[in-house]
Amino acid sequence: MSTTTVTYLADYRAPEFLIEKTHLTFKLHEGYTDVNSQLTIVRNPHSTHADHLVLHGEQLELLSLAVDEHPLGAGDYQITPQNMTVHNVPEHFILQCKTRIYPEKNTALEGLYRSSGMYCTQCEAEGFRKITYYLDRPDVMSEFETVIIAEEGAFSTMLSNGNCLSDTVYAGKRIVHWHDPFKKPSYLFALVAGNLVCLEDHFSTQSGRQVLLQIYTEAKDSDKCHFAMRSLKKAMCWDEQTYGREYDLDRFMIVAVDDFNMGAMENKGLNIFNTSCVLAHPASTTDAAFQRVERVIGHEYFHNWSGNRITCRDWFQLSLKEGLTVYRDSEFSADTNSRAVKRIEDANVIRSVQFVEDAGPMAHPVRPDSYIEISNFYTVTIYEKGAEVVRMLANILGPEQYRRATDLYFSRFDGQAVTCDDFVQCMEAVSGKDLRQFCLWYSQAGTPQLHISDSYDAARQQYSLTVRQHTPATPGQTEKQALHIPLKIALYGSKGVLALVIDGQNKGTETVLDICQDQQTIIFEQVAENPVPSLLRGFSAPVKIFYAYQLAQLQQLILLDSDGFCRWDAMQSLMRIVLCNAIDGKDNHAEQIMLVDTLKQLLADHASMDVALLACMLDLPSEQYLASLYDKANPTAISQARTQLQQQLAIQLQPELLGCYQTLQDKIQGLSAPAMAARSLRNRALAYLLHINDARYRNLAQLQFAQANNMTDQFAALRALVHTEHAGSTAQEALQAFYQQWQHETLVVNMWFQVQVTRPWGNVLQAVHKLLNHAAFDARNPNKLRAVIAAFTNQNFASFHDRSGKAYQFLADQIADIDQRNPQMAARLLTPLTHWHQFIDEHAILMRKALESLSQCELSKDVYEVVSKSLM
Ligand code: 0A1
Ligand code: ZN
Repeated sequence: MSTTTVTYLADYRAPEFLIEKTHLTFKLHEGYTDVNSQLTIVRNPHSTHADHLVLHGEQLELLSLAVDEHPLGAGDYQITPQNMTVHNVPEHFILQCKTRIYPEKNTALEGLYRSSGMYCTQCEAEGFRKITYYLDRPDVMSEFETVIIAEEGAFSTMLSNGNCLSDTVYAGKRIVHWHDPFKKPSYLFALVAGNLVCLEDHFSTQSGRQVLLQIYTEAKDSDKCHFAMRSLKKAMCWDEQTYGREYDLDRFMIVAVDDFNMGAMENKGLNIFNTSCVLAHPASTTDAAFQRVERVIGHEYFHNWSGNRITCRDWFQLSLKEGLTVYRDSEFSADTNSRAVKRIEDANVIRSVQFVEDAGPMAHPVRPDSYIEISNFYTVTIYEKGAEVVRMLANILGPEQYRRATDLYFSRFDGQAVTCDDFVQCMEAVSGKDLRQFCLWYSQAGTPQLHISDSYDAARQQYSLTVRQHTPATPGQTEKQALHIPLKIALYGSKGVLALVIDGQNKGTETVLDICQDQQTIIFEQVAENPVPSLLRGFSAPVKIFYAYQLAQLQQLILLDSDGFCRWDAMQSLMRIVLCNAIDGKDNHAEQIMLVDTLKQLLADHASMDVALLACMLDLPSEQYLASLYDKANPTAISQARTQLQQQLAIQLQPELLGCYQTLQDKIQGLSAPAMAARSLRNRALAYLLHINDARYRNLAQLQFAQANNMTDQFAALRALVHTEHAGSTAQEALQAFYQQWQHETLVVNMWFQVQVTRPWGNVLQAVHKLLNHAAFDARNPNKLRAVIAAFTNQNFASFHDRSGKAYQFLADQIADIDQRNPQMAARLLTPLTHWHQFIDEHAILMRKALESLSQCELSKDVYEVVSKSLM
């Protein structure tokens, strides 16, 4: 790393020049690609009057350069590793530039690269500058025309954004010409060339236009696109109904690629997907993966309006498109599957991952104010916390006003690059509400903590809740202001939910308290008995709640609360109390009896319950979440407490778990929501039962493994076997059989890697080393890195935090190596080490040592930013 430049939001300036038209010609050759660009450039009338043009460009070989057909010589321009400056340009001109690039050598998977023989691009955030010299910033929107030229017969498929104008053969070359009528920033550009097959369908929009839908894959995957196609049509329909948004081009294309740093990319009219987020088949795909495909298809499609038609002015506004689009995909999933379960999943990510990020060295606001490398800011804070911020706005406005506000947003800013403030202003304009305090959610990092206490006055029949808010300091932000926090609550009495009266006003049985001050007290009137408060219903804000529940109160909420999230949350609290007592070496007998008793009641009564919700309620709080509850966590104590509780629950709930497993047997066929719910509960029951050292349960798992007709059940059985220490050769045989059966399905082989490295017993690091040398492992493929390295370091708490510190050093060594090829991946994989501050010294010191060893290496900007911020 030669120099480190920090980019600041405060330094934002409008571009000096605009690019009206972008004409690109790609000549694809074996070994290199020549890119000819012809840019119609004008000076930005709203900007100052610079007389030289500064373009972005990295790792480009410049072949020639001309302004209005006049070739430029060495003195007319200047090139640095990041830029090209063209001196003394006119007001309005055409810049012609020829560059040579080497997609075959591009291992960073940014710009134009090759993935299993096919050419593809990834330009967000700043990859376009590795294709040609350009104003590679989202507020420069241009009309693109793209010509792709290759040897005749080399590729069956040659795609770019928009509509295909012509597809011809001339002098042994195939020439395909594309035009995208919608102006877009360069990060939405895409090109694909390969030998692919295509699944086609049509969608008729609400105004009656026919859209051609195409999903391109390698021939071997042609049978795995039907679910994605159904999901796409569902998403198109949902966006028309929910947001009034109609698709705008005549063609919508999706291409599946094997090597991809992220999940998928919303390029205009030509989405590029990681195969893991688009391919699905009941035999080889789990229910969870099916749901991921549906969600990601929705997400990328929804970007067509929230991101493409209206984009971000600068990358500090990334959450403008990502927060809104995640909120949209989350609602799409909630509408198509179980709303309660989706809310629980979202809350779980926020709590176990986002809260941890927000408490660590990489903490940043939903709208950050500086960065070294923007790729490091595709985070749970920008995406998931950003979505929670939009959700709070939607709830504050209510459905009708929210819809009017988004309509206004889409019409007011169509075709523009705007800011988070612009979005909030539409919410204000429609509702007349003052959202200035609310806007702190965009600028202030850190997780607000709500400390809640209550008192009951029987004589006055009054119940009061006192809420104190506090946000801990984060790097660079020591002073925090009070936020506007919508706290949705209900009160439960012995006979059920109570009517709420505040200031003489009847509020129904559920209300949102607007918490805006450091401390405030709310008084409920006409309360006939001391109630149990049901707090943060529906996870109404991304905050931490501290309220000292009695065990019996938690049990009441678990059994009776009408809010699915709160039932689950109360169960998590009960489990947390049991676990924390164990971790702290305290007696937890009474709590454990209460937990077992509650779970018994739920399981025995599973027929009358939302089965999917019950399945979630069986999960213990994650190790990451438990660690986040401590100033200095002891990872070994956390893992041990969790494993012990799993064993104890299995023993004490044996008949109920087995009963559940058996009675749900005939409800697990097919892909319907009830069948998926039944599978998820049954497989959790099975996993618990395998904590008992009893051959009967191992046989059960073995039988399920052998007889399953779907991947969810087969894989759950494999996992249960591999993850129990008692299974010995049975697990080994199942692993071998699984590999034999699925060795030709890359995505399934990745699951096979993952199940082994997440095993909660034995010397896993040794197993990891072995798998890194397995013939099916490929260190250049991001999915494989995720399946082995990320799965081990993020999902195997006990082994990653082994006292020797060997796993910490292993990760640092791997990152040093991966960083040479793929900086984005390397920086992402580093996350678990950045959490060193969460742990007791014994671990923190070793984690820092690993980070320090990394800081001695030659690092990319990406990894440098994470390492240096972590060691500050
Ligand atoms: N915008 C995409 C995700 C994405 C982001 C960055 C990438 O490269 C650095 C690639 C994809 C989405 O939200 O789906
Ligand atoms: Zn997105």
